[in-house]
Amino acid sequence: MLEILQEVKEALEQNKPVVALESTIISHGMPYPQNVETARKVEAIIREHGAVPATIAIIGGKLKVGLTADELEYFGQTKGILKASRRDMPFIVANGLDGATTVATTMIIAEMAGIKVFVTGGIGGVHRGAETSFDISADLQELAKTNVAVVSAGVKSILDIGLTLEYLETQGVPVFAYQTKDFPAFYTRKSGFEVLYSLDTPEMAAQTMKAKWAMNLAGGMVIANPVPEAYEMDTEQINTAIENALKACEQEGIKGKDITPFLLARIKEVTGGSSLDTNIQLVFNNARVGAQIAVAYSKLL
Ligand code: PSU
Ligand code: MN
Repeated sequence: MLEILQEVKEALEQNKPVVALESTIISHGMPYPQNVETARKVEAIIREHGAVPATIAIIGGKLKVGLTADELEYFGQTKGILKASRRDMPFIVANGLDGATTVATTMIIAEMAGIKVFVTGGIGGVHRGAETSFDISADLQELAKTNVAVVSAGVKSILDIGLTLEYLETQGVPVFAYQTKDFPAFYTRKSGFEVLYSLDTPEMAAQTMKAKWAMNLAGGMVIANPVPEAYEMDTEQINTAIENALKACEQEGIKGKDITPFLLARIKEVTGGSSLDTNIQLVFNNARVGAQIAVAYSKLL
């Protein structure tokens, strides 16, 4: 059921750097055609930095590691693809369906393939009000048990960033910020929370990954890379948009796995597309850093 694209397979066999990419960001995170254009550009950036990209998705029940250009286009255009987290995988595979992989599922499939570095935009986390809703993304549990380092631009403040960091601490997941101690809030470079440790170079990131897994400390790590200053959003503008989206979510009675995509789409509407520009740029930035980390890690193998 695992289908690894030939180029990716060869790179892995030769211990060359490979970077995994998720597909929920393509089918639920951005509109067509920006989603496919962004996904292609991200793959190109990873190549420019000396690594092989492997976009991960479930197509016709097959766990795809690396998509062809046609598959990527199909995935970006097709409406109604199921958002697939860990609990959704068995049904989707058994029925030969398509599934857009979240951070959790992308980590699972990356690990099956032997990929250690995964680049995305933002990870899921503890939702605001989780003390009554219990809405905590399965991404956090996955980070606690699956051995993949995840490069993101931090956590959106649609989530409770403080509780997300507490949860990760309890689960023993190392959280780093890249070249800073400020934990970033996706659209902005600072969340008001600090991490204990900063990773200042790709080599430091690679050494930390190696040390973790050499000690059999199961699980991944969060490498939070702030959006470049030039593309950062205005804090007040984004906070207003987030408050507005959270209210609409409650009023419209959105539940379960639809909450995150709903909030993302609403924020995009309210900000008139400027959040989408920031979103795209921060993914590009993560692709650069992730590829550099994958290159550094491959030198340690
Ligand atoms: N956060 C973002 N952008 C995203 C997601 C989260 O800023 O695209 C997506 C990722 O695929 C993540 C998923 O794994 O949403 C989390 O969904 P949930 O909160 O339902 O676990
Ligand atoms: Mn949820």
